[in-house]
This record gives sequence, C-alpha cells and structure tokens, in this order.
Amino acid sequence: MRVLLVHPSALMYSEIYLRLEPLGLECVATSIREAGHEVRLLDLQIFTHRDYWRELETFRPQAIGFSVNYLANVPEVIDLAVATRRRLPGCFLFAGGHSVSFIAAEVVEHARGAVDCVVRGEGELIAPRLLEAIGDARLSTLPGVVTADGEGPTPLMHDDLDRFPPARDLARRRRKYFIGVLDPCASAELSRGCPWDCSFCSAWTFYGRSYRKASPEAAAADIARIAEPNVFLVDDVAFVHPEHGLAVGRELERLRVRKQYYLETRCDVLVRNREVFEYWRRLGLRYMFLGLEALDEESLKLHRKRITPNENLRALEIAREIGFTVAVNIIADPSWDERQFAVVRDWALTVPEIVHFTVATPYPGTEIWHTESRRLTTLDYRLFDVQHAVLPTRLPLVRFYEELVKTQSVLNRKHLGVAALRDTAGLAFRLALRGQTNFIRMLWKFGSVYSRDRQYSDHFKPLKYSMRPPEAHSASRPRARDLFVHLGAPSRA
Ligand code: B12
Ligand code: SF4
Repeated sequence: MRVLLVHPSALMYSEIYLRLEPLGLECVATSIREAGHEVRLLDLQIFTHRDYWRELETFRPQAIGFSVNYLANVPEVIDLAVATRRRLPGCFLFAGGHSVSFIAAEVVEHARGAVDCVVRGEGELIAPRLLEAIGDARLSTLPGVVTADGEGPTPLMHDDLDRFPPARDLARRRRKYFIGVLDPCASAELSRGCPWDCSFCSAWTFYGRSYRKASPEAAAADIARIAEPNVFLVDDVAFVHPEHGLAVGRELERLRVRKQYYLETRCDVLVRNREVFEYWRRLGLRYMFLGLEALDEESLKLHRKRITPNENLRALEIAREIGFTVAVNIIADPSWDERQFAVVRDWALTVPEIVHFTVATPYPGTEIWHTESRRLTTLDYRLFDVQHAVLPTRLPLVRFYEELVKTQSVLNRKHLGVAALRDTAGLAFRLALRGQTNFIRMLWKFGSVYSRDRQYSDHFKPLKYSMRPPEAHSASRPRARDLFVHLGAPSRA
C-alpha cells in the first residue's frame, strides 16, 4: 500500500529558534516500511500546503497518517483531512501522536467522517496492524484505535527501543532542520518517558510514568548513521541513569563518532550526575536546555517540580563550570503583574544563560487540565501553544502580552540580532558559505514574529473547532487512569 505520513506546519512562535525533524513519524515509517508498504514523508514545517496537494497527485497515497504532537496543530490537520477526503474519497485517513492521544474521540467527532481513526499512544507496533485492518470491522477493536464506532483496548507500548530506528532517509530537505547555531541538526533518542510527575507536563502521563532506554550499541549506531554534524537528543530528561549515558558515550567513542550535541535535562539530574555531563562535554555536548520553570520555592512546589531554587542555581553554576551554553525556561503565570515580570527580567539580565518564557497552560494530558480548566478563557486549540494566556490574566490581556513581549525582547537582545552576530560572526559566515542560512535568519526574526498586538489579536480569530473541557473538575489529584495514555507494561514487538 502507498502510505503518506505528514507532519503539520511549525508553530509560529517556536520556529524562530529551531525546526527539527519529526522523529516519531520517522519511527512509525520504519515499522510500516518493514511491513512491506511504500512510504513517503512530508514535513509541512518545511514544505507548503501546495506541496502537499502536489504530493497527493504524484504519489496517489492509499492511506495518509497525520502526526499531531501539538494541540495547536489540531485545526490545521482536521482541515487538511476534510479537504483530502473530498479529493481522494477512497483514501484512508488517520492521525496519531502525543496531543491527539489525549483528545482522540473529539478529533474524530470534529472531522465528521474525514478522519477514519485516531491512534492513541506509540505508533510503531500498531500502525502496520492498522493498515492491515482497513475496511474491516476489526479496526475499532485494535489497541489504542479510536473510530466513530468505538475505542479499542489500551494502546501498545513496545519494549524494545532498538527495534524501529527512525527512517531519516524519508525526510527531505534535511538541511532545513536546525536549532540555534547547530545548523543543520538531526535528532536522535536515547530514552523514552519521564519518571517525574510535574503538574503542568504531559510527557509522563503519555507513557504512564514509564522510562525506557535504547541499548548503548543501538543508540550509538543510530547516531553514527546520521550525516549531519549536529544532533538534538529528544529525550525528555537526558541521563537520568548516568551509567547508560556513559555506556552510550563509550560506544560513540569506539565508533569514532564526533558530533556536537544539544539536550534537555533537569537541574537535579545535572547536579547529581555531573560526571556523565563532563564526559559528554568531551564528546561534543555543547548546549543544553534546563527546565528551571520558577525562581521561588512556592511556585516550584505548585508545579510539583520536586526541586529547590538552590538546586536550580547550583545546576547553572555547574553548567557554567563545565562550559555549556544553557537555555532555561521560566513559566510565566497569567496572574503575574508588572512587578513579577520585572523581577524575572532583572534576574535574567544578571545571568549569562538564554532565558525563554512559556505561559502556564493547562492542556489535555496534564494534571492541571483536570484541576484548573474550569477557569479557561478560550477553547481554541491554536492558543494552546504555551505562548498564549488561556487562563484569566491579572493584568488586562493586552498588557499581559505587552509585558511578556517586552521581557522576551529584552532577554533576546542578549542572544539575537547584532549582539549575537558580534559573537558568532565567524560561524555565521562559514555557515553562509555552505548555504546554511537558518541560524543567520533566526537572529533577525524575533521582531517579525513576537508582537503584543499579534498575540492579542490571535484571541479574536474565528473559532472553527472548540476543545472539549474535561467532564469532571476536581481540586485534588486525578486518578492514573484518567491521566495516562499508556497503562501497564510494554509489549513485545
Ligand atoms: C523533541 C520535542 C520537541 C522538539 C521537536 C518536535 C518535532 N519536530 O516533532 C522541539 C524542541 C522543536 C519542540 C518544540 C515544542 N514543543 Co515539544 N516536545 C518534544 C518532546 C520532548 C519529545 C518528542 C519526541 O520527539 N519524542 C520521541 C518520538 C519518537 O516520539 P513522538 O514524537 O511522541 O512519536 C511517537 C507517538 O507520539 C506516535 N506518533 C507520532 N506521530 C504519529 C503519527 C501517526 C500517524 C501515528 C499512528 C503515530 C504517531 O508514534 C511515535 C513513535 O512511538 C515532547 C515530549 C514527549 N515526551 O513527547 C515535547 C512536547 C511534545 N512538546 C511540547 C511543547 C509545548 C512544545 C512547544 C510548543 C514549546 C514551545 N515553547 O514553543 C514547541 C512547539 C514546536 C512546534 N511544533 O513548532 C509539549 C506538547 C504540548 C501540547 N499538548 O501541545 C510536549 C508534550 C512536552 C511537554 N512537556 O508537555 N518539542
Ligand atoms: S517537566 Fe520534565 S521532569 Fe517534569 S514531568 Fe515533564 S519531562 Fe518530566
């Protein structure tokens, strides 16, 4: 069967800093290809909708699978499915991915027959079985599969991360993938899941709090196959188990792999496992993203971050000592007034780190979705991108965005525009000579994307698809079965 896998467009407010390959879709592509299907992948972060329609004409897919990791992409995917159904009525249309796993039934409903099914959870084990069951009543009895007729049992989680290495060969125009100065940049995965349980995050609820690792041999071999000089490690929290990080590193040394790396981890993991980060510094780890989230004890407790402000600051010191370039995230609460923005701004200007802001957002799959969502001011999927306020703001909304954009632009002046070019002129020039312009363009994009009026006016766009709020609200902790996508142990491939 001819199968087209599609990743939706980049979210406007994140494409400044990065654009990365759709790794999950590439893993699903491997499992489908192994089952004997002809597979193509189209990434709308790089290609346009016009390219999509052209692809339908030339490839004539019999099935199309959309990846919906981000809530804000839901309307785009539904609209594409509806228009595709009109052009190719016989084509089987399905969706899968992180966010859609928490809202599967409502997406099937919104699409009014245009989406044949939504696949909840990991796609590798179930996608080939799904394609086999097309046109068969068994479809809605498959694990994790949700159709208009019903829902199958709990999704399958596979027990062997080595089994389906990403089909990177299917991602076209790969030189468009980058993160900051790592231009071009591929992605890879050493582990899946997160054992922590922060109240604003859905990484742990998706995998039912499980944590799995690729074997050091397979992980290193996968990175060795990457053509790009730079690699972004997508793990939720890198090097939770230091011995695993060390073993992967040794394998990379044995294979003589030399790359530059970017990863995400927790501050306490960095403090506890300093030796593995030092070792990876020697292997080429240069950049890391640390989810600081808040500067004060009370907010950290509220986020259930299970860390103290001192540990966070200690991690920053360690990162500086080792010589990493660090980006940190702070969650801006809608209840912030001018004073709170100013406190964070003042702090951020005194540290050398790159400081990013996200807006506290209860979205399906997070615990705060169950405890906070009664206060939602909007049900527009497009605003659930952690750059918009979906809860009531203490400041008038337009003032909140003014403060947010002002804070972001003050901080960005440290790292973008002329300042950045001064520090990285040599690198920018070398990249330009090779035709790699993602990084240089990034330095000037901020002003054209972030603006108070633009973010404010996003709230007044006509609403086509409305999110379904949770049925029961509760101030206390929701039960595991109301939160988790994957329940129970991994299954064998
Ligand atoms: C790496 C990552 C990124 C990367 C790259 C993402 C990309 N190009 O796809 C970068 C750094 C760019 C990124 C950015 C953002 N991210 Co992000 N990201 C992740 C992270 C940590 C891992 C994703 C990943 O690659 N996993 C590994 C692969 C193998 O798994 P996967 O993609 O989930 O795919 C599997 C299944 O989902 C499924 N599947 C996926 N697609 C399909 C399609 C079909 C048809 C089928 C059947 C199955 C299927 O099968 C795959 C294999 O098992 C997740 C957290 C998480 N654990 O999922 C957050 C996460 C997805 N990101 C999140 C957020 C908020 C963001 C940002 C909005 C943050 C920001 N500040 O702007 C931006 C927006 C990016 C954009 N779209 O433009 C949230 C999602 C929130 C939401 N509900 O919408 C998550 C869940 C993190 C969190 N803490 O809550 N992100
Ligand atoms: S924020 Fe980080 S540590 Fe907390 S649950 Fe999410 S992935 Fe895990």
